Amino acid sequence: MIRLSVIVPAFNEEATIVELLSRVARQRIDGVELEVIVVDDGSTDRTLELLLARPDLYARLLQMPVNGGKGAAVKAGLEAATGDYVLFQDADLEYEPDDYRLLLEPVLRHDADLVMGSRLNAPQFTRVHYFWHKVGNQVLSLTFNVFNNTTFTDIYTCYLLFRRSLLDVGALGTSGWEQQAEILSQIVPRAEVIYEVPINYHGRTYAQGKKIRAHHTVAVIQAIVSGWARERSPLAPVLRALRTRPGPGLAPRDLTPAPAATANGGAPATTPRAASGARA
Ligand SMILES: Nc1nc2c(ncn2[C@@H]2O[C@H](COP(=O)(O)OP(=O)(O)OP(=O)(O)O)[C@@H](O)[C@H]2O)c(=O)[nH]1
Ligand SMILES: [Mg+2]
Repeated sequence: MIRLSVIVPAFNEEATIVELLSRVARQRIDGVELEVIVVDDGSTDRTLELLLARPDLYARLLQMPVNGGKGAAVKAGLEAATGDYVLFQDADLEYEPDDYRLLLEPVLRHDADLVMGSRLNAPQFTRVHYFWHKVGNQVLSLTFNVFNNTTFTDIYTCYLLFRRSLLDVGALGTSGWEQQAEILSQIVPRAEVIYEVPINYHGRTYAQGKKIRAHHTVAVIQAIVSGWARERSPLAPVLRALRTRPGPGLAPRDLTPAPAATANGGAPATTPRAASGARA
């Protein structure tokens, strides 16, 4: 049995969070058990309230004390994860949890270390979307491929599934959009078997809440170059030795209801547990 930790960072996602988690909960895949970890990133809408009312939809609920960016929320989730594998799941409805089956196939069949869900490689359904967004994605994938000698078509997909032991979470120094490039720069050189599978994508518009902007690509390219320098360049051992590990950031609060409350379908515990081992 493979344990898969599904990390869901959520910032002001009241419109979609319950529907998204319900779709995750419907997934049944032979040989795989899911551990759903939701990290509320200091939402100011009803996201947290809705989550507290549905403890049946997750194994862990963490809350960042202040909004720290997707990367900070993901890092807190990674610190709490106990699965053999990890998968990131955005809290909107742009990606389909029904695709977990596809993403897991290379793991179950070929013992893959890393599986990327590509929005640009022959998906069944893709919503026609922003031209410059696609160009930006292609520039980022090309840059990553040049530095890592890989053939990825979509490095900025949300669906990134990897063997948890390949990532040194404590070494992650970024907390914004560029964190995904830092994570991949660490994992790809250590992964022996890497696959990409087409996934469905229903991109939302800016009017519907999309937040990523063109200027974010600058930090991502910086993260790709510094990831290459630290992991693959001739100076990599020196750079790694000189690098100071980032200190613990703000610790998330663990709002996971006590098991008895969950079993009864009752209200979640009012006193938050200390987040065990979790640092952001
Ligand atoms: N934008 C943003 N998202 C956050 C933050 N913290 C957590 N998230 C979550 O990170 C995920 C990705 O954010 P989105 O706004 O969906 O990103 P997007 O603009 O749709 O871009 P992609 O989905 O990556 O193409 C969502 O689940 C957010 O709720 C934050 O501070 N800012
Ligand atoms: Mg999104």
